[in-house]
Amino acid sequence: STFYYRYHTLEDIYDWINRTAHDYPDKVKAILVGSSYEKRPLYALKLSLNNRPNKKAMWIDCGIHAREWISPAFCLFFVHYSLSFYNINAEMTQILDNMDFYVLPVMNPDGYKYTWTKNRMWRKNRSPQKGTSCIGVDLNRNFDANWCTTGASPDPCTEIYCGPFPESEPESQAVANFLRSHKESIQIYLSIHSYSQMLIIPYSCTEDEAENHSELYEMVKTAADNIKRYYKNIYTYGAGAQIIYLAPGGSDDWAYNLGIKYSFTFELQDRGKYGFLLPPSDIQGACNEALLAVKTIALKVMEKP
Ligand code: 0X9
Ligand code: ZN
Repeated sequence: STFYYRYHTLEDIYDWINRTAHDYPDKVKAILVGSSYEKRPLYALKLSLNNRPNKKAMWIDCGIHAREWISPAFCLFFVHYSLSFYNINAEMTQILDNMDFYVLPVMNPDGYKYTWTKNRMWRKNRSPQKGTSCIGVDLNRNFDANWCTTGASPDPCTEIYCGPFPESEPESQAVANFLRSHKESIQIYLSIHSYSQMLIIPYSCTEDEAENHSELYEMVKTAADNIKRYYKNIYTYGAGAQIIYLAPGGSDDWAYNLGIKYSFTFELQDRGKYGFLLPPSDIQGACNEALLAVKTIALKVMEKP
């Protein structure tokens, strides 16, 4: 099978980032947005396929949670697809003519490395915590959105540990800083997770409805309908607190409150048969479905004045 239909080690992903930036110097730039607790670089690729000035942008991060291997695989696939199908696929061309992309393939490199070497089911980052031998913060509970309320835990030994304070972790702080400094251009925020096949909109940190709930709901409904029609797969959609559980401190809700009013979390395949251990033979299908949802949302947002 081809490169994009396999899972890759962290080292291979860093090589791929380098190679991609090097092979497409006028279309791709690698931006260092920060570094992890163990001092690994956090690179985002900026895709800008024409020189049109003042373009809006979409941010996509992958691999917040270490064991969700389909997530970094999607980010790699997405960059490859964008570069290969510009001027070939009509929708992708229209999107890339009007929008730049920032793609962070592995937001939690320390955790990702750990899932390849020590514990395949690791979720959090790898930062040591005061007063305990338990390691790691759940980066998706570490953002400043109703931080550490119901649905997160102050106990460092749990999988949903919120950290000692909001943005305590270098990984979440790096992403938050980048989004803060680019919020005028970044119109869409998307975080890729697995599993359970869901297209999630704010809020997850409260049961309150987001101000533009119906607009967001319409977008994820259309995306899920498209996936059902083209790929015969079912994606659940709606506000996080309604369709999964209260989970405060997430990047999507934080980005939304920052002013990025099109904010989403996707949970890719599957619905539980393999869970985090999705076989490589399913990568292609999972990525194509998520790509269709990205296209649906990007095209919808582009219609807005
Ligand atoms: O709980 C999470 O962080 C995500 N599910 S996962 O199984 N991949 O861990 C859902 C995130 C939804 N958004 C927020 N909770 N803000
Ligand atoms: Zn996750």
